[in-house]
Amino acid sequence: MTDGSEGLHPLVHSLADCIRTSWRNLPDLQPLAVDPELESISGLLDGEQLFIRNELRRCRGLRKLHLEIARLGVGLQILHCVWFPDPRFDLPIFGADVVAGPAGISAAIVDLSPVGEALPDMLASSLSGLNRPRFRQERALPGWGTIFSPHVCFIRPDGADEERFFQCLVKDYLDVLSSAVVQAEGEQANSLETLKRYQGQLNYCIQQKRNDKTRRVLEKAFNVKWAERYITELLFDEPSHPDPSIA
Ligand code: BLA
Repeated sequence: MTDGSEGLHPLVHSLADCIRTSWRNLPDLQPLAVDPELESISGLLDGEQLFIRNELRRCRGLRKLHLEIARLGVGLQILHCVWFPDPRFDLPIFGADVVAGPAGISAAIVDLSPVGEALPDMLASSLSGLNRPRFRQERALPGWGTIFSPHVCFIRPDGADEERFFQCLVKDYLDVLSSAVVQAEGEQANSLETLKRYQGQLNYCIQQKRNDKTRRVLEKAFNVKWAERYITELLFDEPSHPDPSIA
């Protein structure tokens, strides 16, 4: 038996470790149940090994921490990670996606994305204070990418040194968010601010679901129906309404 992690691209492997190390320090970290049918998937596609592994947690302040590692076709490897806040807390959404093909990493993106008009001031100034390397190949955001903050980093890493710089940047973003999580105080479930943040998170999920590249890869590896279910139930499930008396 193998756990499927053999032969992973070094950046995918080390970023996953970095993310797991980071969530270990969060307050009241707990496992989050996931449908076993969606948690771990192995198979063969055109003779290629295919797997998806999902790790889910939650903690005080974050309703869902999700790390996915996938190998989905000829030489294609994906690291997908989103930390979704509990809307009662004034916290942004952490997102990272790395796509490695046979020719190397084509896309590496990381952001702390606002669920309101803008990031909380403290977070914005912490991110501005980071030592962000100048990457040689910045990529243009797609149309649905209006959900990202001005601090989003979307690149094609040019060489092993830039892959390491990108990993350091992810670690920095996680450190900034983690200290905000530790400090954050939850507000009332029925407050206007909570409701606005809930709606902001819904919008993030709606926009992410417009990424045809993700959908196409999943449809090809599995099928249209399965891809739709995976995207709506696991990748970008909508948060439950913070005030059940209204929902
Ligand atoms: C792009 N995402 C992609 C691409 C693929 C996937 C194949 C194209 C690579 C490229 O343009 O070089 C595939 N990503 C997946 C799959 C999963 C995945 C199959 O996560 C999961 C099973 N995507 C996210 C998150 C972000 C994100 C959380 O899931 C950002 C925080 C961003 N992916 C993102 C962006 C692109 C992308 C911005 C480029 C889209 C474009 O250029 O049109």
